[in-house]
Formats: sequence, structure tokens, C-alpha cells
Amino acid sequence: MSNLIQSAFFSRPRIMAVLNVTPDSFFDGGRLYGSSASGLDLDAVLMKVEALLEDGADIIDVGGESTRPGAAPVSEEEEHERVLPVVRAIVERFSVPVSVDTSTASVMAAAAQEGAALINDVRALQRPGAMAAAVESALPVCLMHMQGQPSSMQEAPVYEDVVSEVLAWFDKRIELCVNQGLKKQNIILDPGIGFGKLDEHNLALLKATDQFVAKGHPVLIGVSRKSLLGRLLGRELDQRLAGSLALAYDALSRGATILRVHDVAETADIRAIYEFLR
Ligand code: 9MG
Repeated sequence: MSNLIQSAFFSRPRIMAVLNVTPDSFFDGGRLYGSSASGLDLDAVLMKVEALLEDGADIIDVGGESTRPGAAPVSEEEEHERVLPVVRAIVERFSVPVSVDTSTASVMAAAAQEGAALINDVRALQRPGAMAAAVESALPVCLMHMQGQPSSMQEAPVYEDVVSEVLAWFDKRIELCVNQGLKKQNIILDPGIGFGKLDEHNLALLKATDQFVAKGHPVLIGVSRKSLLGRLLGRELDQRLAGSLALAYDALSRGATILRVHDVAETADIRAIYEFLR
């Protein structure tokens, strides 16, 4: 494996493992933090990454800002302090591609310098300077669709026809990104499940995964443990594994090639079954 992503990388389904380096992460909340005074425990982070790789992760997605509904924003300085030492340590120790889950231009630029292989931006390069930083990095970028901002996005999402609106939004966004200098082949699309969407919107988008795939870009789907599953199944966070796997398998069968997940070993199993059957 190499730290950089080669062109054929997404020709088979890939597992992007979530590595939240936030004290308030929605699933593994703060487990990588030692006692409150000591901050992030880098040894614990590296042990976690080693386990994720053994489980079958293809990409490690490092994020320093919680984007769950209602999450408070994090300062730029704090985001640097959380994310960069982790990207550096993973790149030094392992040869896995590291994705940086950020919308902040300076974090993108610094992470690229540290050897990050992919930018995962839930705000699709709409923050000031983000487009230029992504172009300068020459890295693949995941553009995610979100209506609103994490602090308020679930208050009242409105669409007339969510699928055609999100497809049209991607058309414009891709055109703009390519005009600004991003290579078309470096653009990954993500409909942003749970980001400014009601359950009916999320389900419509998941069922339309093939329409996003038809745009000719790799498609990333993130459903792992999300509250959608809580509402559909009446399950708490720690009981959402089966639902997460069912949606992940469905996304693969509709052509998605990147699954952003917490449960890597189990997702690697369903991917193996998918590949046996294909
Ligand atoms: C950071 N993050 C949380 N959920 C996500 C999702 O569904 N997609 C992407 N690209 N990033 C996400």
C-alpha cells in the first residue's frame, strides 16, 4: 500500500475508516484522549490505526471537527493541533492513504504537506480559501452535499425533489471546481447522508446512488451508525451495526466505491461477500 492514491485505487470498493480526533465524537467519543490534562494520546491513535488496518481499512479519515447535528464549531488553531500531529504520525508509521476530514483551507494545505492523500470536505470547498488550497494540493477531493451548517442543518431541511436538486448541485459544483483547476478525475461525490436531510430525503438519495455513480466519479457513502438508523429501526448508537451493514451493502450494489465506516472488520466482510457475488 502507498500513502498516495493511484488512479486505479477506486476500481474496487474501498473502506474509509473513521478516525475522529475530537473529544466529543458521536460514536467513539474521546476514546483516544487520555486523562483530560494530557490531551490526545498519540500512542493510542497509532494502536487504533494498526487495528483498523488489520481489520481491512484502505483509507484512514482523520477529523478534528465534529460535524454531527448541533455540533459546536472548532477554532482553526484547535483543528490544526488535533489533526496535523495525527496525520504526520500515521504517514511516518504506516503506508496507508490518509484522508483529512476538514473544511479549513489552512488545515488542507498543512495536511497535504504532511503527506495526506485525500481531502474529505463536508462543505465541498465552500469555505474561504478551501478551493485554492485543494487545487494547490493536487489531491483527490471528496465533495459532500450538505444543506445548511452542522449547528442547524437538521432543523428544517427543505427540498422539492431531493435527488434532482442534489444531482444538479453536483453538476454546478463539479463545473466550478474544474474551472478553478481541480482535475475532474480527482473529484469524489458524496450525497451527504444525514447532512440537512430528513429520513425521506436520505432514503431517496440512497436509492438514487446509481444516478450519482453515473456522473462518472467515485461515490462515497457514509451511513455508519447514523441517527437515520436510530429512527428507522428504533436502535441506540451501539445497536446500529446490522443496519449500517445493510445500507453499506446496498450502496455497494448500487455502485458506490467508498464506504466511510466505524466498523471496519464487519464492513470488510460484507465487501468480501459483495465481491464474491459480483
Ligand atoms: C465527516 N463525515 C461525517 N459523515 C460523513 C459522510 O457521510 N460523508 C463524508 N464524506 N464525510 C463525513
